[in-house]
Amino acid sequence: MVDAQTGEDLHIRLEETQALDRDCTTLSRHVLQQLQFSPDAQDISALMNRIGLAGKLIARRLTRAGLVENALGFTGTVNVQGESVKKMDIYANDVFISVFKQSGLVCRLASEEMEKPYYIPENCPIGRYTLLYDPLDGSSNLDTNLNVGSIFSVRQQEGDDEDGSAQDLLQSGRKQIAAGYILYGPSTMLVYSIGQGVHAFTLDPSLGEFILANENIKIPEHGPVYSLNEGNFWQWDDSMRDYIRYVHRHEGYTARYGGALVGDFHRILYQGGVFLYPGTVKKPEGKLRLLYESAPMAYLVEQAGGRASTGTEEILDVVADKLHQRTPLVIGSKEDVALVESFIKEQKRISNQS
Ligand code: FDP
Repeated sequence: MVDAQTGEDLHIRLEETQALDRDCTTLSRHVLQQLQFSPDAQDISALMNRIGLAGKLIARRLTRAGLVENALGFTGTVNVQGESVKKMDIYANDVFISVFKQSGLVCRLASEEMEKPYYIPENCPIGRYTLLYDPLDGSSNLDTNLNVGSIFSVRQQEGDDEDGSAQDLLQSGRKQIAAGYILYGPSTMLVYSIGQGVHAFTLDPSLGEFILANENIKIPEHGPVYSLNEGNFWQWDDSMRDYIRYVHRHEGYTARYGGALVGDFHRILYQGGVFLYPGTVKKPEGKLRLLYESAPMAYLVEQAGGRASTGTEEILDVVADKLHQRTPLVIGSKEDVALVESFIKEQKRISNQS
């Protein structure tokens, strides 16, 4: 259709207007739109903005890490979980702390890199939130320039935690009020939920802004991908081995494992399927941390219409008994999570009989 006065193609003009509208939805504007009538709207929007800022700073450092002296490699220390710490882990951990200093928003930050939560005294009388985070998830991918991520979860600050033991955090994942991750891949993406669906933003480096890319993402009910470290095959119990034999023998399944939870989960969120990090004979609780990894991802997947389970219980119902607790994780499309659970159930039935 042509504009009678200007001779301009109206179709093109309409498409350009729509493109402009889409380009203008920044992260903070999106949060404000979602929480329109809530008294917390400004605070949550500012909080998400600071998380976005942390993501931009970490993404910037990662982009040049191979060129910067001393950016990559190990620090020579081990963290509270006994794992070797990388320099980028420490950098990313400190970035989250520094973006929340003097914000008046977050009173306390708890991360898998710190034995105890970090208090920001100047924020505490007014800061109503605690941020839990995994600053650099999948950091074994760093030295080969593969994708890594940051995972975050927000909880209401409950009580003043005078002895610093963070007992108030030992509650179920249903206490989370927001969660998400930042994926440092070919582009940097921030995916979040504040309990009203799951939304993805892509960092436009020329604008320095996270721009809305996909709204209300819904995970397929079933997908072809199964994602787990099959190198642990002989460390698992029979139920996991039976599940793997099942997918090997049936058509329509394909394996994908990138070694970083954020990237592997991101693929499954969009394409469906299941990510697993089961317990092993020696470590029945598996590798992933409940408060910093499994619970935030579970919050997202439920918001997207999927499920997250330990194999026998919903992840969001698990009450942590310590800050750095680990859990087995089975997460993804509803049908695929249920299939894995059916093998675990069957194994239990057999063991109860014998
Ligand atoms: P990483 O140790 O490299 O930080 O929990 C951390 C994590 O990576 C996850 O991101 C990843 O899914 C998993 O561990 C990989 O573990 P494996 O090397 O045992 O497969």
